[in-house]
Amino acid sequence: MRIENGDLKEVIRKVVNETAIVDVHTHLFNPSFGSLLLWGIDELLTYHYLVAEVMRYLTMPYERFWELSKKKQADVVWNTLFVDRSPISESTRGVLTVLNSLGLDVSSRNLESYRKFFENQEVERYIDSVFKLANIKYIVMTNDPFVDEERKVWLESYKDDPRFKSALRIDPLLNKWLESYKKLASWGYNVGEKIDSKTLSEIRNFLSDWIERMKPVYMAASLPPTFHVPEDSVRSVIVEKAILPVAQEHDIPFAMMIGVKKLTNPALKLAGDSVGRTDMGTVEYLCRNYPKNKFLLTVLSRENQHELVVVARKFRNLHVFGCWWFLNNPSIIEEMTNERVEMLGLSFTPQHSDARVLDQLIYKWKHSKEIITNILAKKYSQIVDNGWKLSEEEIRRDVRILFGGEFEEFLKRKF
Ligand code: RAT
Ligand code: ZN
Repeated sequence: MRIENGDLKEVIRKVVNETAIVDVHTHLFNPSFGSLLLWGIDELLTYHYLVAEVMRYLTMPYERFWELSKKKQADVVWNTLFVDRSPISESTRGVLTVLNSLGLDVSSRNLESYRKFFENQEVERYIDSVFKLANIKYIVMTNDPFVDEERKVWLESYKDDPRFKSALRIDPLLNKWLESYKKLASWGYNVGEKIDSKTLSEIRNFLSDWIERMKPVYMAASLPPTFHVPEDSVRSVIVEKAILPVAQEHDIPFAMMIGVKKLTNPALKLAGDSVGRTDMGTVEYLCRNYPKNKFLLTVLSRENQHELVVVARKFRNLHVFGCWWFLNNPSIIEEMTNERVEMLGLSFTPQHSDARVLDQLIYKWKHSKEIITNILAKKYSQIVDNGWKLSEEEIRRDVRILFGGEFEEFLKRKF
């Protein structure tokens, strides 16, 4: 059945809501990681996106805030951002979307009643209801073997859960070599501070061991705006001589998340990172010189977004994903997604949630689906105006491609 222009938006909305999502980057953990999986109202309120916002209104020393219990911190955030002011920023609106979608009375502004609701949830069942509400097929975790608490689970008690796939995150290897080589040595790898051929071969062994253990969908690192390859630096050599050969051998992509200025304000901890523009020449160099490697890419600076799309047009071994962190705001998602559709068609993954708290899957996806629906409605109606006919099945196919289909195809392709 062909769809008339007038019905388009409603059909797209229905299809977008009915299509199960592959969430390609989150910070969630499967239940075998125990307390590493965050959920509930106090976690939602103390999300670092909200901490950065609340601090703008407070005068107490930063350390005083950090010394408070999680519940007290959540009280401060609630009172400052939801009671004394209206919650219209994206992150505060997100909390309301979560509460509302869970059927709670947002108008009551009764924090204690929200706490009670979450206290009564059983985690396994609650994961299922959140996945159902957001319509998630599976999510990809962020798994860092340098984090002791997490490493212990992998070594001792990890249980596979098909709803949660893994990603091997290796930031410390690339960004803190002077600390991480000591850890590698303490785990039995024969490495030294100097990056010679023996050390590189041991880094490759370390990566292969963890790939075999985690079976990750990809290897990933968040990188500073100054990320440059090639250059005479430990980071650049490790990328070219360890990460890329191992990624190719195991046929997994290297995901680069570029543009983070770590701890611009250290007192804010996780909320203290900032953004900087990067030189996309590095991405071009890597895609051109390693055509058999696959790269996933997201960049943090809005100023880099147009170049990023152009680079993606040039290299089929590059897959662009998501509107990351400071870009995950409606006005910017709209701009970036339009730009990407216009130059890449359907050959990218428009969004990932980056959820750190389980319940955030609900709002992050609800807000983005709204924008993606509007963009598709506009683009489809333009081709319908040209006489093109569309069926619901074709729309369903396209949305599947955007919500994980193209990502999964990219993982399968061999170059
Ligand atoms: O978006 C975030 O929560 C950031 O703190 C980062 O974790 C970022 O997404 C990353 O993966 O490094
Ligand atoms: Zn992230």
